[in-house]
Parts: sequence; C-alpha cells; structure tokens
Amino acid sequence: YGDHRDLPSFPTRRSSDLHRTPIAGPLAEQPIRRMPDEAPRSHLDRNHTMAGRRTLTIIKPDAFGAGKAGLIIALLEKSGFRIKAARVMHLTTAQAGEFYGVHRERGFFGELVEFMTSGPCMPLILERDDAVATLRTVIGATDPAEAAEGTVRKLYAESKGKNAIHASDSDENAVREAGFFFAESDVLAG
Ligand code: FUP
Repeated sequence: YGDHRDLPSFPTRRSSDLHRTPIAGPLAEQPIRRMPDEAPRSHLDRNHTMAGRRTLTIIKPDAFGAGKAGLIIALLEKSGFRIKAARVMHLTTAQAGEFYGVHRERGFFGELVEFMTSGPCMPLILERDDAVATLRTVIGATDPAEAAEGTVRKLYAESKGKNAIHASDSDENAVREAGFFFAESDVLAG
C-alpha cells in the first residue's frame, strides 16, 4: 500500500508511560498530521489531494450484527479519521459479487458473498492524511489470528472470512469503492 516508512509504529507500553492515558487503539498516541492552512488550490490539485486523504471502509455484517459498529467507529475516530459519508444497508448478492469481483475466481468467493449478504453492513468514507495506508494499519491483517494487538480485526473479528471490517487497499480502489456506495452529493464537502 505504498510507502509505509512514515507510518506510525504501534505504541508499546513502558513503566514511564503508566501515568499516561491508556492506549485506546493502535494509533491512539500518535499525533494527527494535518494539512496546513493553505491558499486555495486549483480544482485538479484539490481533487488529487482529497483522493489521497480518503478511503472506504465497511463495517461488515458480523461486527454490525454484534452491535460493534459504535466501538469500531470510536477506534477509527481515535485514530484520526473523520467521517465524510456513512450509510447502513443490506447488500444484495449482485452487489456483494460486484464489490468483490476481483476475487470471483477464488475458492472463498461464494462464502464471502454469502457472508457479506448475511445481514446489514455499514459503508463509510473516512478522511485523514495517508488515509489508505493508515486504515490498513488500524484494521490489521486479514486473518485476526495474525492481526496486531489493538487493531479492529484483533479486537472484533472471529476468522479470516468473518473479519469485521473492509478497507480499500489503494487510492485508486478507494475512489472506485467510494463511488460504489456513495454519490458525490452524499459526501461532506471540505
Ligand atoms: P483484505 O484486503 O484484508 O480484506 O483481504 P483480501 O482483499 O485478501 O480479501 C477480501 C476478503 O475475502 C477478506 F476480507 C475475507 C475474504 N477472504 C477469505 O475469506 N479467505 C481468504 O483466504 C482470503 C480472503
């Protein structure tokens, strides 16, 4: 997912940290880098920047059905993301198949579509600097058994198939996936 060198590493606890606020998520103690206030940019320039600052996530049917949406959103917000669009919906088989079309030939495709249509889910567009790479860090590895401590999947996923959350894996896919669920008029400006 691009260059990870400037991504924050997971905080580790030291005895000198004991007086500090408990770690609430993988990026909880990391400062949020903000865009400096700048003179207005050209339309193209602004769109380019916004693409890099946005990503698409889905709180999947397992987590949504278990009432974990609020906890997951809290962790995402503590990680510096701001919600630009959100909805709740129950995907049809056709929608889930199209969304995960890249996996159509994989052995797990049928199970994946069945799972994604098993109940309502919650797609959101999220914004912060380095949105795609940062969210991938915050959600953790596809298989929760391999996910780092404090990640969404470590905390809330039960298996590689039922893994609580989706996150776009590139800026290009973020734009495509955001367009799958939201019209431009659904997305907060700014
Ligand atoms: P991720 O980007 O981490 O969501 O993982 P992938 O794009 O590789 O896979 C998409 C979804 O397919 C996963 F979220 C769950 C499902 N999957 C399986 O069920 N089994 C696998 O071996 C790999 C993926």
